[in-house]
Amino acid sequence: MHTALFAEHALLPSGWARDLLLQWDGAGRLTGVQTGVSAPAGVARARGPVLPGMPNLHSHAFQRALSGLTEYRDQAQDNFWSWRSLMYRFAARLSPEQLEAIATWLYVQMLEAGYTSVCEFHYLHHDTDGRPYADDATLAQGLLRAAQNTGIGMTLLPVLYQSSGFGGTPPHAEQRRFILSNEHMLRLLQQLQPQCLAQHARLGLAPHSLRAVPPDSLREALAGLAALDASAPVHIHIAEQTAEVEACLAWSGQRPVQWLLEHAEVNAHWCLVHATHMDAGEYQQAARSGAVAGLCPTTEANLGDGIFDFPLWRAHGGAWGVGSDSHICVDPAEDLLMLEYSQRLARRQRNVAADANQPQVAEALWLGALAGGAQASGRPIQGLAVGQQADFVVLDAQHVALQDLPPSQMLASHLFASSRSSTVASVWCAGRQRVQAGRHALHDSAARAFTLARQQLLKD
Ligand code: NGQ
Ligand code: ZN
Repeated sequence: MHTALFAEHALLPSGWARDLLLQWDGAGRLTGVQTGVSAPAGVARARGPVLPGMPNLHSHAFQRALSGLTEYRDQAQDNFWSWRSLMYRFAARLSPEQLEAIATWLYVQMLEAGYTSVCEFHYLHHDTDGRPYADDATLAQGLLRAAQNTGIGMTLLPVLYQSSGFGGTPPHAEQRRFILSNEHMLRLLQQLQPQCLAQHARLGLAPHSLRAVPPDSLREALAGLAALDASAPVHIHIAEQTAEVEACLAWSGQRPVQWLLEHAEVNAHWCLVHATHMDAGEYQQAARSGAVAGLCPTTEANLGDGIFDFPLWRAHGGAWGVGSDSHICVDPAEDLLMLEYSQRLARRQRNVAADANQPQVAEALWLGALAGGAQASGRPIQGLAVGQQADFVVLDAQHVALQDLPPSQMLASHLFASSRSSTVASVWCAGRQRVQAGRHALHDSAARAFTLARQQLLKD
């Protein structure tokens, strides 16, 4: 087994460095990041520039099997909510075996594209009729196994879902698989904790949204989580749609982010997923809370959410990362591209994510998303530095899109001018090579199991 790699170029938190020796221990933690060394004999040599592996901060694994299948007109004006109805119909049928097959293929795709860890915002808890499985963790176990078998790092976020709208309105029948009481949730977390520890997964909690969790319940669940693990990640969907903002205003007189900041101790352990619709005060206060903005640019585009004000968030020093969410696209390069392009289109400017300190857009995007993604994951995956996990992506310097370019331009070409994933040569997680020559070892078998599961799901 390898425990070292030599690279001509690697992207460190401080920028590009030359002639590096990366070394790690048996647990997959980096023990050495030396620069300016000559290639030692007997040490493997990277085929191109080395990037820190990207954390994916928001995933609903099961939705991968639905991606591409809702791109037709279903009513006079399709929107987020009509998509959600189709998604609910799909979610209602899923079996534990199907979920595991879908997640396994999804994680293979993530790894092949350069995501080395994933935050699973997991809300399918019960059987198709809404009754608890004999083992409450049945579906969660499938996700943990999929992570274990593919080698991707995981932050598991069981979702609290109790109401269909603000003010504690009762859940709808289509939401029956999601519903857990606080007590039940805390039992589930306690049950999952040892297994997560054993496979170096982090366990957190995801109140689904302010629509789905009434105030008292939110307070109580957060206290229960804190008793279990005071620094556990907390993720919540918030202000993704203007209808949610309006409903929150009607209910409380406050906008969702404003309400949350006033009623919960939002801090650096939090990830505010989407946070698309904030006013100027919310941008400022949410950024200053230390929470990560969980941006999901291709899903937000696909669902017609709106455009996050990225420069304003950055002006307040806000942390941010990217997630593939509904998995309409599974590629960090493509989500970063979408993020930058949405800003260019809205502002009629170029190179929006760059600034005076970091004029290279692709570098600003990759390092920014890495820092926030790692923070939201609650795992030691902050990039190529001693003590962090050896999670990295090697690009193929011989690829036509990259050949003979300096490393900055290789990364820029990977994001902006290639077919993105095609330039990934190999991917390593916790010091183990999981993707070789662009392929995961499970690529073929996982793809077959996925298509079979999808076929079954679409049949009945
Ligand atoms: C979800 N997805 O939980 O899968 C949500 C839709 C909702 C996104 N927000 C459901 N992208 O927000 O009610
Ligand atoms: Zn989501």
